[in-house]
Amino acid sequence: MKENLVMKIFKSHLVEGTLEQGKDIGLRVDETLLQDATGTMAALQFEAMGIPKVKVRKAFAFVDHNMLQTGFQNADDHRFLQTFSNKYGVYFSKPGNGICHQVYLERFSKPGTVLLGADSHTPNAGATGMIAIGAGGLDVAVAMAGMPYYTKMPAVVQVKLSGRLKPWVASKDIMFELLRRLTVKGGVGKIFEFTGDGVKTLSVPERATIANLGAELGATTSIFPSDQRVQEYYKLQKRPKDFKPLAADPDAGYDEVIEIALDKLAPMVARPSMPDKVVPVSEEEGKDVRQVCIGSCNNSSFDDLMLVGALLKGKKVHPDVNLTITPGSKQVFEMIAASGALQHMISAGARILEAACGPCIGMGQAPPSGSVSVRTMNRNFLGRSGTPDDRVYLASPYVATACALKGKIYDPRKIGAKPPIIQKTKSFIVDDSNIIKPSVKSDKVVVEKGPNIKPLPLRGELDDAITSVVLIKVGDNITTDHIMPAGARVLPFRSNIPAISDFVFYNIDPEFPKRAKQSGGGVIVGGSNYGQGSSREHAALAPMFLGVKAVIAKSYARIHRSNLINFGILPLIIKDQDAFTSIEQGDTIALENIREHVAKDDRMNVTLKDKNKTIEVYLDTNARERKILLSGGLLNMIKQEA
Ligand code: MIC
Ligand code: SF4
Repeated sequence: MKENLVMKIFKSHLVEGTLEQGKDIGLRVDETLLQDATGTMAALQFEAMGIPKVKVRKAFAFVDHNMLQTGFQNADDHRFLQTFSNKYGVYFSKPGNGICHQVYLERFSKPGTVLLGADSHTPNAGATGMIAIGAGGLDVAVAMAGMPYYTKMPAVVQVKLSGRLKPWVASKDIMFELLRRLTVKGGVGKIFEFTGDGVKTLSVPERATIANLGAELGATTSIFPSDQRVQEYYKLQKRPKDFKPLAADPDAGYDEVIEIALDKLAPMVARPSMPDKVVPVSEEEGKDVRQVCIGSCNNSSFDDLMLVGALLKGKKVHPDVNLTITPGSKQVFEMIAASGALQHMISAGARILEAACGPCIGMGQAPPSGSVSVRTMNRNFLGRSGTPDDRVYLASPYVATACALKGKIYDPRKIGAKPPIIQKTKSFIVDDSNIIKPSVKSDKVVVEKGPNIKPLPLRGELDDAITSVVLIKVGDNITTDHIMPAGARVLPFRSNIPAISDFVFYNIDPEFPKRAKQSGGGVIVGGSNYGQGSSREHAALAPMFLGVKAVIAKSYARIHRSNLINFGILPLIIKDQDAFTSIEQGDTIALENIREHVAKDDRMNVTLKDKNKTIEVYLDTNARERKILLSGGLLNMIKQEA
């Protein structure tokens, strides 16, 4: 049988189930990734399992998100993660070493590996022929404990690339094209495998930009073959032995096929405030720009920043624009310094930030009210920048730099016939001294927990009956940034669920936490693709803490649905539009014999008490998910099984 690349890697890692689309499978996980914003909870969960050492080939923890240290909280979290890593066998990447996905790609990625990461952009590593999947922190903690990762076998979509990108068109535009065609929910339950002649025209960092942005389609992951370009990349990274060729068999079959002719693409942008609001940059030209941010795990590689440096050389940033540049890693930072590109940036008037997520997650650099900020990032959800009425455009480094120079949205093709040519680098600066190997004397290591690190909130088994109030009703494509905002004010409480729960739905309805506490909990009603975007399990954990028992939505994003189940919240599905319209905020609803319904996974009736009406909802779970829900969450289930 001819196999695609996804099948080959899944086959070699399958521990449960059969590889048929839609069937439940368990995969052996080779490596795991934590970052500081999701990792502290995952670390607490791992500790709660009472296992002395991680049981994966390699586990990593990176500090890159919560980098502002305006109080002790973030610094304490860093210390906790470092000592936790030291004790339990995790490689720890210090603050300043860079963004997890960029550093992992540079230093650790390996073709054929299965990586599970507590961050939705983990698929970035798919650029080197890996299966890299984002998940909630608890799923990653469980994988660190040596257990498989369970999911439904996704559909494998072949994305056939032909031709070559025209000058000023970036690899990001390939993904903009897919987002334009498929929307932010178009990738749910799918893996995108890139093939065709066009692939070899793309470097590893260009492929990483694409694989990374696949998260915005809601895809499980994206993957490229491991070919000569990967071999070149590993040579530059001084680890040629990590290369092995991997590709689909010729004429392998796929569940779906999409074709993209690279030479037909033009520079594009995603308009405020969703990554799928894609239009050609020419349509938005002339709008005043107040801020440009270059960086994030999407476009902060050495190649990206060399290009930005060359475009800025001898020029000045427009007087009305603040330009920030965030190198993706220490390696990138050192190399743009050594090559002189950094000097062009500074001289042009750019603000150089440390190698971290920074503006992407609202850790500083909120733009002025109501103004346009053009960013080379992957998400432009309203308010994510830290300014509630922001107007964030997503764009490639070409477009972003052109906007920084002109003070307006500007089509870079007007700059000249071709972008500057960047001299090829013969070798990269390799220095892993900021990656701390775990201790061999782990029993001597004391895990340090500052006062902001609060114990994990616990809950009991699933209730058999709920009479509760509808606390909020929201629309389609609600992101986890809406449910549990990030930013400099909220992120310091990622290890403190009681404190962070005061911010649930903060940007939509700041009264939500108070209302939830007063009603002793309740339910949330949402539209389709509820919980898209980030993997933060705080978007389930904090509502659980506030007493949320169930969500009733038209459909769910993959990671958030798992997170809800992992914390014992019922992800109920409502199909009927009239029924959906009839539920309103403030309604009292009742559900009975819940345990029996969950055990059988059959339809349930929700009674709208004040309206004398019943509506039908259902769960659509597998046996393992039902067990988790009945136990009141995954940790409870693991404890019971132990
Ligand atoms: C994001 O890009 O939204 C984040 C911040 O990296 C999140 C993780 C988090 O909320 O900590 C993600 O993508 O999963
Ligand atoms: Fe960090 Fe932004 Fe990448 Fe998330 S998307 S990992 S916040 S740089």
